[in-house]
Amino acid sequence: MDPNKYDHQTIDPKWQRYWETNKTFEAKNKGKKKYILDMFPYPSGDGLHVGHPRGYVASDIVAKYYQMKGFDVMHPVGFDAFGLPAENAAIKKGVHPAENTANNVVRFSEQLKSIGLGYDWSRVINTSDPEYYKWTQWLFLKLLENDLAYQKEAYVNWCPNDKTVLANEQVVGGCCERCGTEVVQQKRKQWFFRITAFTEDLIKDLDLVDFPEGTKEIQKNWIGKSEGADITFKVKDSDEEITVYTTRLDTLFGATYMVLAPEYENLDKFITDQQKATVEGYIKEASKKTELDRLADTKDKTGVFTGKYAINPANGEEIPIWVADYVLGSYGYGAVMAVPAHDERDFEFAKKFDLPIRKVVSGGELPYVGEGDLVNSEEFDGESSNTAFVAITKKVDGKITTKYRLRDWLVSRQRYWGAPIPVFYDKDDNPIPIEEKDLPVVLPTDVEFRPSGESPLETSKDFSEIPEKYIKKGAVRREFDTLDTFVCSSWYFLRYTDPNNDKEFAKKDKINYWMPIDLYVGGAEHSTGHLIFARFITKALQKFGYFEFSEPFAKLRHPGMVLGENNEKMSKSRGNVINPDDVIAGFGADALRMYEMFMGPFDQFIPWSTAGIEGVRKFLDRSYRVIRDNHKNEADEDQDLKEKFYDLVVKITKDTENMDFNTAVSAFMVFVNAAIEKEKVSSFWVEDFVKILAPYAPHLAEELWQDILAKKTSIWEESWPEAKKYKVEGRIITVVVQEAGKKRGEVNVKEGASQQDVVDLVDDDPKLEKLLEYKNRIYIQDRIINFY
Ligand code: ANZ
Repeated sequence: MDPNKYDHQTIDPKWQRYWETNKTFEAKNKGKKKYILDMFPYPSGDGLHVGHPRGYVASDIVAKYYQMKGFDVMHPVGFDAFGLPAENAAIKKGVHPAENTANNVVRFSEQLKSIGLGYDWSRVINTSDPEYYKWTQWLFLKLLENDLAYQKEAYVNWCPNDKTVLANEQVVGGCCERCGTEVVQQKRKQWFFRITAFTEDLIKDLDLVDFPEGTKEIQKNWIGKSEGADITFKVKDSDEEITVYTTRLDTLFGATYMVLAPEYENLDKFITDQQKATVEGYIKEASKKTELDRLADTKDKTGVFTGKYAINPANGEEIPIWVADYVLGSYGYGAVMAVPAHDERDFEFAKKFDLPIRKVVSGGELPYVGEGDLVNSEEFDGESSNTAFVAITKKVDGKITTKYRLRDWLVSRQRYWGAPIPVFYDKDDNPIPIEEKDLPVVLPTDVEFRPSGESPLETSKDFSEIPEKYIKKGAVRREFDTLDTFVCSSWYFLRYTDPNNDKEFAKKDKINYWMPIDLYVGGAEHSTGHLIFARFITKALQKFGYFEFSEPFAKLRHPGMVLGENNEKMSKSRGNVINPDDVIAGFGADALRMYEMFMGPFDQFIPWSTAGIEGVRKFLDRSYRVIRDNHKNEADEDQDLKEKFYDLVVKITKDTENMDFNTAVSAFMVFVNAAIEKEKVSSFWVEDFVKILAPYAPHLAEELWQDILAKKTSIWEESWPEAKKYKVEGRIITVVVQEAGKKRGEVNVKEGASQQDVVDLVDDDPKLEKLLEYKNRIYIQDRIINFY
């Protein structure tokens, strides 16, 4: 072994075993708490990727920091083990999903431990474990009992390859998120969770949490609140009416045609006999497209005329009724008044089908979507769109309303590898909930889990049988669908607070002690899925009285992705994947940890660099050598190094709290270089340096602490050092001198100098003295003086 290097291959596993045996990172359930959480991994067969540790190391550093600050820290981990990918992988390899998942969990656990992540392994959970999904099923029953779970016939996204229903967020660009097959629309009876009961709270309570602003915006857009009006059009020569929702009633005089969605209820009544065949043919074609395809603005608009006309209530004009798939059945009333002069989609459509385009708002070029003064609008001419909106609504007897884009959450899946939905049905298809004391409904193993279009659980002999008790209640068949895995992950963070409880999903006092989560770290791609579902379930359980808080995540941060060295997304097909096992074998866990923090600002996407990790490793070796070779030197009293060390402690403390890890790592490097350059290295800083290094490089820190500095206890029993004991009195610092916010120069003063001291120095400086003509001054001690 090279004496200039520390031996990570021995040191890393040695201390990992030591921490595990000593339960170093287990939470205590008493004191001042911090709950620090990563989004739990889904244990894929590929194992960890270097992207995973970016978030995990960050939360680990924060957790370890707070532990040294004297907090009772809970930093748990578990596995999001149910779901399509596990099932697909199992199908591909021909092994049972349970076995495949169990193997992956073992491998993931080893990998997580090899990074030195201080998880509390006594709390580990696995969503495919009956002890866990018993409570997922219980959650379903609670929602059902409170009318937040219900069944409905609905068009659903259907993946013909995976043979399953997909949630909207699992459809990407019209294709199945997992396998890329084009998704089609199908009508089925499905279970839904009524997330829309909490729409306003989901928007409003974003004010209570510390999330990245962009994530709050994404959630608000996803919920899609809009203010508009409902108005009703009569249909010519008929008793029928059509109600539309519009956000631009001010443009009513410009409505030159109407459009119904292909799914519009009782569409037949709005079609003439002559047009029947054409319209039916069109509807059939439209049913092959997904909502997303239909929404895509770039696609060519399609549609057909129904043969009928509606009457514009503002001016009595007859306007043709069309059917077109750019109008969605699921939003508003599935019908629009089309105003081609002021709506982009209507404009495109009108041009294509040669429908009249009438300008009613003055402004720019058509389609003009902005506001302005009305024209061609009879008595409203000259009024501004804003005020005319209210007046026109009144005139046509419209109703001002609010609508949301958020839809209820479709949770049934015709798949095997998930939590069975705990209900039977009677002969009239009414659900009979399974009683809480009969949970869990265990997932059977005698199942043909390869996709066939039917729920795989139907192939189980055991599962199909109905117990006597439920036959007496009238049960004639079982529910064979399983729950969307996002249900499993919508409440897992509550289970960590009391993971072995077999009486309740978690005890109230434990939930109230640990929740809400002080820091939640995970990918921004979950903004409209998991993060909204978890917020909804928390609100539902709060409403049922299980706890008092309304938001699960007090603070949320997203790690940026680690890209390949070629600046592209890491993927097997691009051949640019870096395996963390290789990095750890070559450079050690601490180099991996520190490098991932050093790459760049935590939330940015950064390419991997082998040269970069080599640099970090050199820094760790340098730290090791300088401490090994000098810790017995005289302690005092190098003023320059003392000032630098004071700055270092201040900076690492601040940067760790703010998650500015990259600048923290570079501060460590700058300090170690400064120490090494000294002819004679003093040792006063050594112990506290090891302490502040510990969250970042725990293995090396424990080695230095116990083996080099020969301490009898673990570094993790130490407290975070106070910077102030290194404060050098009367040291000279630089104050920036500004004129009306612009930098004009600098003066060097003793730290803590008064405003007058600084002004005197400015006065002495021929280049700056003229600033004294300004009467107003703002002085921020030790930093800036501004004259204006
Ligand atoms: C007339 C109009 C004129 C509209 C105009 C817009 C501009 P947001 O703001 O997202 O809520 N709309 C209503 N229901 C629809 C459906 N089922 N499918 C597709 N589009 C639908 O959007 C509200 C607007 O979306 C409504 O206002 C309606 O078009 C359209 F110059 O009505 B508007």
